Amino acid sequence: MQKEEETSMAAVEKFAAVDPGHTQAKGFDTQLKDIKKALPLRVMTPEDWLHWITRGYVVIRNAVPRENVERMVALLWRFQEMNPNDPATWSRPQLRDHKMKELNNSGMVEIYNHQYLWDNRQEQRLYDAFVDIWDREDLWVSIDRANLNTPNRDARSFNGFIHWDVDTSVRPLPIGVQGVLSLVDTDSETGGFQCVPSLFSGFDEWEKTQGPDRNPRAPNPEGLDIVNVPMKAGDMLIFNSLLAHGIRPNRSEDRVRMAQYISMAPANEGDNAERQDRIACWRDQEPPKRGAFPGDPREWEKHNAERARLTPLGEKLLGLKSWQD
Ligand SMILES: O=C(O)CCC(=O)C(=O)O
Repeated sequence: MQKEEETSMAAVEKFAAVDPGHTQAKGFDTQLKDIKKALPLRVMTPEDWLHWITRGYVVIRNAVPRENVERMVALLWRFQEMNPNDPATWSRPQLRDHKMKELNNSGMVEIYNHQYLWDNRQEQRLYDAFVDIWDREDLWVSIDRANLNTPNRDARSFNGFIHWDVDTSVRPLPIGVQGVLSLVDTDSETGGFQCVPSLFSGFDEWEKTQGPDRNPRAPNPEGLDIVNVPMKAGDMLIFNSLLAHGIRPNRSEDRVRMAQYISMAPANEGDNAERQDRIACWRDQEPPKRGAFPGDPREWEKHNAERARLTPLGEKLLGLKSWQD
């Protein structure tokens, strides 16, 4: 392994305890790969389903309309104060460091509540994909950020990482998903999502080969079969939180990787405090108050955008309206 990679992996180990801020299911006790479907699949094919339960991830093609993608791309350039036609503007330092050290220089964009992000969250096809995953309709959407990763060299040096979003030492194992909506075409050069499907399917056997001090948030990447998943703009990749994954660095000359993170989990309507926190994020255009989200010191959204308008589906996905109504 190269020295730079070692450093990056050590960063994962040291800061693994930071809450990654991804939505976990509460009061849900069936592992997602073991769900016996009661609802018919809405957007996934039976092959997609098989891939999902055996490999730990699935790609939903054209999850949102083309125009949604195009306006998100333009928004992220503007938000980051970078000119898409002038790579000389692409090396701006991140405005705040990440507590999850492995994310430094990975291109995280601290935007959470703009209308265009909400438009994707409340897109029917994308929601239907999560209904397929959870086999239920009453879901809440994560209020999460975006990614604009310019080539990782010089001031933007970044060597990638592999981690889990959950602590894999606890039993029963945590249940959750995360999703990445790709806003550009990606390949092995531009980097983007990478994962270790063999470790998802063979986790129990693999764990037996590990010592008692293994890092429950990040496997030792040496010898692992790391898969880079190429995507097209508008494709949505959903992955099980038990899938070891991360970001592959952008080694292209002059292309960028762009994405929006969107996940859904069963609505936790019994927890009024959580519901109010979610509503406040949307209403006040704030990031969620979690360790993994440093937020934007400029408060760009408050100064440049209106509160996002929600559709009836969006109101339920936020928690503003109940799924019981
Ligand atoms: O950007 C990606 O593809 C993956 C991001 C990641 O590692 C995460 O959401 O935990």
